[in-house]
Amino acid sequence: MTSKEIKELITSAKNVAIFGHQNPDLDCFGALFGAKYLCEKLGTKATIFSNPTKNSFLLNIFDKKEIESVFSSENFDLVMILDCNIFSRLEEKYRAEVAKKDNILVIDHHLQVEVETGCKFLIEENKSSASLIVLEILNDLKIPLTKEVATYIYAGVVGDTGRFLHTNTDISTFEGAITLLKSGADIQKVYDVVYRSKTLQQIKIRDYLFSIYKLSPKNICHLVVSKKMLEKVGGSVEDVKLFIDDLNQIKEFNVVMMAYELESETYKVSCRSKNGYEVAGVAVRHGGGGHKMAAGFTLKGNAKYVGKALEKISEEF
Ligand SMILES: [Mn+2]
Repeated sequence: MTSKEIKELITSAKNVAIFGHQNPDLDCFGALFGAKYLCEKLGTKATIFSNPTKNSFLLNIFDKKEIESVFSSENFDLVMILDCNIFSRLEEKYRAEVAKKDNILVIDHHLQVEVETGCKFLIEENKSSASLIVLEILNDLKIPLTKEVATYIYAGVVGDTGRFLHTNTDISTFEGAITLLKSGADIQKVYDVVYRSKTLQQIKIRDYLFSIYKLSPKNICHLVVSKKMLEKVGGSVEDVKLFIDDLNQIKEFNVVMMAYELESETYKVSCRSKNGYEVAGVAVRHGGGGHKMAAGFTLKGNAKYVGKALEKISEEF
């Protein structure tokens, strides 16, 4: 879809419901808040639906008051899904209600493994973040940004590029960053929240993670963090997720696969790679998806089973 077609779709709707993926991250929220701004600037009411954890660091950047939790589909005539292109990655409580709708616009940058029927798509797999895609739509439509929304989108760009570090960083990323700076994005606020806010307790969790990883002969690193173990060290899943890139900074590790228990005996496995290794293929083979060098999938079973499974999966690289 072109920016003009997206504009037409939004302006012909009365009330838009906006969703991202489960366990939202910076890019997800950047894209959701950017999309809400886009709708409102086009004169259409829009509501973001999500359930970030209560103490999530995301809420130190993004305004909690703009996020709703309870969604009833009959009030909305357009659904937008961002940073996600498949219903199974939506937060579980929204999946059935969203699937009922017949006017759905998907804006995303993940590999499209399966195509949801009946949706309209803008998928740009080469874009470093979904937030950047939203920014480019706003730019195409010549909609000026407020400082606030520029900061939100900047946070999304920083999140998915790891502060312009990951291989997805390209010319369009920096061009987007320039536009955002010109619009008054508060970049130090983003950096303070994302990179200068780790607590001593979180550093203890990092030390713990560095004490439990296993390494396969091919230098594939994997670790399994159960809820029980997390309780013991006094941390949350969100704390654990902060450190996957720290593990991936270690030269010898070609791949890092970090499994953490989201629900009882359901583990999300986040994968990162470098040194010429890619993780998207393995993630897709195991029912997940993502990007070439940052992807994920889900495993069901207890910690011991998940550890064994990851040992086996390590041989696939
Ligand atoms: Mn993203």
